[in-house]
Amino acid sequence: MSRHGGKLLVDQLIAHGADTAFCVPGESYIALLDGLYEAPIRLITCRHEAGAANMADAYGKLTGRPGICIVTRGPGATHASVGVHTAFQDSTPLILLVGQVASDQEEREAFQEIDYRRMFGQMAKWVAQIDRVDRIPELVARAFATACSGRPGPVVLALPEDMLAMSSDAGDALRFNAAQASPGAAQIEQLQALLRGAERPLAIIGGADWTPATSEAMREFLEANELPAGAAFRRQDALDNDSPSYVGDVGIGLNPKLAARVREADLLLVVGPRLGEMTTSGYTLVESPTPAQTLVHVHPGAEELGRVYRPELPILSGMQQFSHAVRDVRVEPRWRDWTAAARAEYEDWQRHDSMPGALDLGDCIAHMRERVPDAIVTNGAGNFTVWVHRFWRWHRHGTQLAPTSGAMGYGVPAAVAAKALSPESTVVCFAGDGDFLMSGQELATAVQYDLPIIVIVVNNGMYGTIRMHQERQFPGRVVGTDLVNPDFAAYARAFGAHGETVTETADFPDAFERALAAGTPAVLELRIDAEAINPRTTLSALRAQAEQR
Ligand SMILES: Cc1ncc(C[n+]2csc(CCOP(=O)(O)OP(=O)(O)O)c2C)c(N)n1
Ligand SMILES: [Mg+2]
Repeated sequence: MSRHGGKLLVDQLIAHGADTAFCVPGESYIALLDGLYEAPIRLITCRHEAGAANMADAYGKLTGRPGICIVTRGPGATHASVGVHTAFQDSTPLILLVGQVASDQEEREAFQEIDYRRMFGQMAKWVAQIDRVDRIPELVARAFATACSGRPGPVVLALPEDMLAMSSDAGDALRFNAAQASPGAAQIEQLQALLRGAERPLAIIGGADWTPATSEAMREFLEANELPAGAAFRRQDALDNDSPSYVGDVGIGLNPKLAARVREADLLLVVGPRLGEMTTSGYTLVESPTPAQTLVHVHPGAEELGRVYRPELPILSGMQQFSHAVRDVRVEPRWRDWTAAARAEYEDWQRHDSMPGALDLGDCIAHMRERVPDAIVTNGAGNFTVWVHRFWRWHRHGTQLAPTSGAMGYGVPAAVAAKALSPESTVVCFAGDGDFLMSGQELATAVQYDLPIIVIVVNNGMYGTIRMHQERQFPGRVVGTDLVNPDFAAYARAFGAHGETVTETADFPDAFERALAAGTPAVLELRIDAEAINPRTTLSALRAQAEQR
């Protein structure tokens, strides 16, 4: 059977289980586009390659299989790079297929030519260019295996346009098998011994490679041993937040009492996360290179173990393999009071003092958390996320889509991808006024594909996070952080979405009901007082504190 390169490539995607792809079309991959004609792959055409790449990241996070993003050369690739960076930092399996100039034009700086190996060198797990059409099956198989094995991550494949147009009678590859390590029996015994000697153990769970079943197995282990567990930065769906073991998120704006417990713990059982800057409060909760706590670090990538912290017990393992190995481990807990106190502190942390202004974001989130407890929640970056991290409760893995890379603009595309994959779920995106307009155009994609997501735009008229840092470091010297915004509700309506502005807490529940019932994508703009810079303090209090220093 002879196929052109574009068709051969699409058939490999199908062979490896891809069912969805996110793209912005380009003339550099016209044969690949043709390969998608009548293929059993749902193609979602986006308005910006950053949107397409972020959607592919969200797909990878939700399914554990590589999200497929297809973009054109040069500007398409540079636009998409933010999603590749997020997939790298977030350990998400993703495959970026990017057009390349014809091979007889290479190295002339031909139209939109880039050497992708150099461009994506630090951002991707692997970058390759497929120069021979016959090798498409081999290299696509390797892309899937690489994206999913060990620590998952993004892979970039460059596709010269003449190669895609050539014919080949190469056969299809078999569906890939990803490799993942398992803990050894001796390591599980050593873990048990360390637990037996512990008085103040604390687990921190997160990272990639979780599934609902894996998270349930982990929960059994934690609850049976009455172990307290915090979630790593933006991995709050790794454990049901109603579990008596769950004690809150170890991210930014974390509960100071939880931070103290991380420091005071005698045994830290870190399952999944890298223990990066955000999960360690800038490497202060755990000391590098030798932690004060006895560290057990479980991670699927060998290169992470011992990278920043010397673990007493490094365990190279996938999350499924580890959680099943410990599921039936039982140790008599000597830390009952420690766990109960940490849990009580978490419950207490979810209450809050009222904030300045007529609209209280904490109250609105508390309402949504009761009304749609199983919603998939997405966000980008900004201070508004601190309320979400603190006041939402996640119950099942796959319900939080949030960039640990801190990339603004992630929330709307992630919501679009989540709704496409899981149409029966309520999908709520939280965005700031700055954050929202970095990807608001993907509302058009949501409307086009009939994906009724709900976007909550938290409008404080500024790039709040940066303003907060400004007031702390250069009080009163406001520069570059004010924003003049459009009428977000009118903006939403222009796309064919439902749009409303909410200025008072009391009006929120009804507005939210109308958004749920709209049957179209919906945007609720929540006007909050600029003073309400985060759930703990005000802008003027920050300034006053800084001026006193
Ligand atoms: C792509 C990108 N650009 C810039 C930043 C730096 N940054 C972090 S938060 C933030 C402000 C976000 O503003 P907004 O969305 O309005 O949320 P707020 O902090 O006001 O709640 C900026 C500019 C970033 N994280 N990502
Ligand atoms: Mg803002």
